[in-house]
Amino acid sequence: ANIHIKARKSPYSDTQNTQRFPVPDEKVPWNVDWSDYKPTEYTSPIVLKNPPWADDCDAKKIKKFNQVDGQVDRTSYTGSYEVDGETNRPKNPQGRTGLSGRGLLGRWGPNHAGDPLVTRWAKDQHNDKQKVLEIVLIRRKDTGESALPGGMVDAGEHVSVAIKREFIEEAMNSNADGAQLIDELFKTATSVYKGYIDDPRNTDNAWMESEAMNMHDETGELTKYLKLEAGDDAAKVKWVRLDCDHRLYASHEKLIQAVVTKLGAYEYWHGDGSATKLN
Ligand code: RP5
Ligand code: MG
Ligand code: MG
Repeated sequence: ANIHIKARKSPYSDTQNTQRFPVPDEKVPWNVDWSDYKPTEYTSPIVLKNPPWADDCDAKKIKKFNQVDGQVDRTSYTGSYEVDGETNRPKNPQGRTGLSGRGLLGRWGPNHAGDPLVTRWAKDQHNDKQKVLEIVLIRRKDTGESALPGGMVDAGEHVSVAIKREFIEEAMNSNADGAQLIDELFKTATSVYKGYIDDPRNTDNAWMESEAMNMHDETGELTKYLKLEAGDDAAKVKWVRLDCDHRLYASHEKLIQAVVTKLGAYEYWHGDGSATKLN
């Protein structure tokens, strides 16, 4: 259930008019036969230029799917994924998306990201049983949606390093001032999610996966003097109270829910369906 909601949207991410082949809910799983399925083939010109973060255009050049391939981790949190015998292209473990190729993603198969969930208790609490959490969210430049300040894990980088680096880049504009506070805060890091992400860039052959870690400032002391400033692919950054509705990029609502549950925080932040705008 709820698979490929964002990953079946058209037009495709960076394009004006690349339409995904329409995939009805019941045809998402690969094990449902569908001989008329003709996904739109698309790989972004950015990826085709072969930047260092991207694989070779020919999937046949990749010999180590489902393994750590030198500096590149090609294993999936979802388990072992299938690779098409003819094309040597990995098959999205969550099924059809209506688009083949890599779209905007660099890697064939899993593309690993890390997401920071930086939280503290809101100052004015109106509910004494379950306290309201605040979380650091950005506004993404690409889609304009609210999102966690996460990013891709670089080749050879540990995911926890990527999470901290991305937080500093996107939520602190690489400001070194708060370095000590950040070090303290990141000592509280606990993993709350590891898995598939329903990212709008996903394709039949390339998809996002992420590990999300919670850094929780229980007393509020560590983040009191933390200066938030948007940087890199973030247009805005803010502390957001989790006591009203928030619709977020990709599967980020699910990641936040994991923290809300873990900390026993106020649950009813996901309500009326209106979109969150960071102004
Ligand atoms: C999402 O895309 C991940 O959860 C992470 O937040 C993000 C990584 O991509 P970029 O922010 O680098 O575009 O799927
Ligand atoms: Mg980034
Ligand atoms: Mg990012």
